[in-house]
Amino acid sequence: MILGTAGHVDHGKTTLVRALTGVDTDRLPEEKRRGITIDLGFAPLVLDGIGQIGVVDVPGHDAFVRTMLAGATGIDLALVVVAADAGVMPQTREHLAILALLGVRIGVVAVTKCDLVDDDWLSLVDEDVDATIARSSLAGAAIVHVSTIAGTGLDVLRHALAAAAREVPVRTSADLFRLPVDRAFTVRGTGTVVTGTVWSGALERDAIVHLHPGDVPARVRSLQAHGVAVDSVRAGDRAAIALAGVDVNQVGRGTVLVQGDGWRMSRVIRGDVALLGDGATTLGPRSRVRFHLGTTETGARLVVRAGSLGPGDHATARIVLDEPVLARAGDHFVIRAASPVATLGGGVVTDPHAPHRARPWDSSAADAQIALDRFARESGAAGLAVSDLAVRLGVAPSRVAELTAAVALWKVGSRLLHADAREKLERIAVQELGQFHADFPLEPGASTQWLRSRTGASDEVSSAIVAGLVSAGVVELRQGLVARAGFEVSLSTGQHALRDQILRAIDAAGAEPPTTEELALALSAPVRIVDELVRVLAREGALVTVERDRHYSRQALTVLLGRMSNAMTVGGEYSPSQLREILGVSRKYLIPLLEFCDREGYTTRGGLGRRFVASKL
Ligand SMILES: Nc1nc2c(ncn2[C@@H]2O[C@H](COP(=O)(O)OP(=O)(O)OP(=O)(O)O)[C@@H](O)[C@H]2O)c(=O)[nH]1
Ligand SMILES: [Mg+2]
Repeated sequence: MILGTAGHVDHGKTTLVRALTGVDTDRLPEEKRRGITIDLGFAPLVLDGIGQIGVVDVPGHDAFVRTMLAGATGIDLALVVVAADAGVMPQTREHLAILALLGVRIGVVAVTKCDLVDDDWLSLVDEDVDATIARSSLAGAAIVHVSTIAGTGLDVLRHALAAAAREVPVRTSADLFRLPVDRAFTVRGTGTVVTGTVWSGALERDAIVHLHPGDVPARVRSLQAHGVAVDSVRAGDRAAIALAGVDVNQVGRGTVLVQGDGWRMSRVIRGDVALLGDGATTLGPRSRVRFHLGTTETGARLVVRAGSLGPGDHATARIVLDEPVLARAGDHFVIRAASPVATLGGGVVTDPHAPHRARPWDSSAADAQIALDRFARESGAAGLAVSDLAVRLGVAPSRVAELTAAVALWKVGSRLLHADAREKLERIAVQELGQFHADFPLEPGASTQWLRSRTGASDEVSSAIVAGLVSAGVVELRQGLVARAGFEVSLSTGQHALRDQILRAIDAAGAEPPTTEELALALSAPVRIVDELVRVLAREGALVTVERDRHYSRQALTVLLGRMSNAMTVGGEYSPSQLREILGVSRKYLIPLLEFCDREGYTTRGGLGRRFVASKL
């Protein structure tokens, strides 16, 4: 469990953390010199009945709100600090707004430096703090008076923190592992070490993690949780991870460590956004903002349906990022203005892998079932990869099957298609086949590849569509060709006559038959029709295709094969010129004919010539 501090600069956050934990988290020389916190500080805190939790101490200075954001992300409870001599100040409000945007609902308020004010002043500050907290996401939080100088209120504060910690829901570790890195450094003898709060899942020593950006694999050499060496870390732990095979320059704040399928950087995401109610800014169409998610920060453009977004407005948005981010559905993000710097609002990711041209959703897709239905519809014939869904829906992998069943998706191999997409593909397939039969009435059916190209579906999906239509009795598969059920090739009287003429002409030509084009010329018929009828005859078995565009009559071929079997002795090898003698055909016909015989297994090729395979006849 992680506790994060929050509050205006100089209000006593770091001093209070030191009083509670004994650790001075301001470790940088510059922090010492200026007396302010610049970077995140970390300390372990032991609470009665809870055990050890991690504390992230954040800076309060307005120049370091982005650092505060990186520290506050992933915390379970907040310790909001307000100095009694100053009261509620701008970053008190901004930090409270950020906690709300990050979904932090549990916390304790410490009114510090109580030794500096009298009771009258303190009661005025109390009223202000009460009112401010009541309007925040921490409404109802305990408010405790403390003084680190006088040492008062610390026990009460510890009790209040323990009570708040008991409210924090237990996080499951049965989920995909993710840790946004907040620090990276080198430890002599250990190598590259990264630290961060485990957002989800668990990680064991020697496991392979992937670092984003870059999808760089690395082995977990050793692990610490809250400063103690351990074999595994889990959701809610402060972890230090030593990585083998990674240079410290490859990692830093903003790097994310993950395990499991479906993690993908994306430049376009969709989310539900809201602007803070007390801000004065209205965001116009395609406004530029700073986008903060986890410890990552980048520029972004926000596109909402209504065009612009005013204070207090909620909307569904498409967010186009300057740099791709690694997000998961359900992630909270914060948006800030670049200049003047200010927190504007934030929201929740509803599609971490939005298609390039994705429009904002019509309405919220924060519900995983609604989101799945929309993802599947949008993916059309391509469908969704099952392995992407735990990330894209923001649910544990164990819940994916239950959700896909609830949305009634059609499973094809490793992909899921929406029922509408299936219906559409079936409709296209049947329509296209109908058109095929109309265009080629003498063809018994279309090839499956042809049908696939018409539907635009993958091989896997196209085959499944055909199989579905076959079992529904709508189409038939014949010798690898697809046809509408009941379709038969039928020849008109004219076609019948032409067919017979073709057969006679080829038969008459014997060992040296004409090509399709020569036939068409001789019979004064269109090449296409002659070609189709030749293929009808080939399917019927009356003609045999010896080479493309040249067909022999079955009879002529039988005669030729008979000549070979009569003249060729078993085991003897015959050269092409000997075979020309035997067959009595000119060279132009001989080679294609011999190649046909090789293909069909009537002959085999040896070193000196061809042998006759008697068993084939
Ligand atoms: N009198 C008095 N001074 C305090 C108390 N707590 C903190 N201070 C002083 O207030 C100053 C600021 O304290 P910090 O703890 O550094 O404040 P901070 O909130 O961490 O400041 P940033 O991290 O820079 O935002 C220091 O000089 C502290 O000694 C207190 O209870 N009483
Ligand atoms: Mg500090």
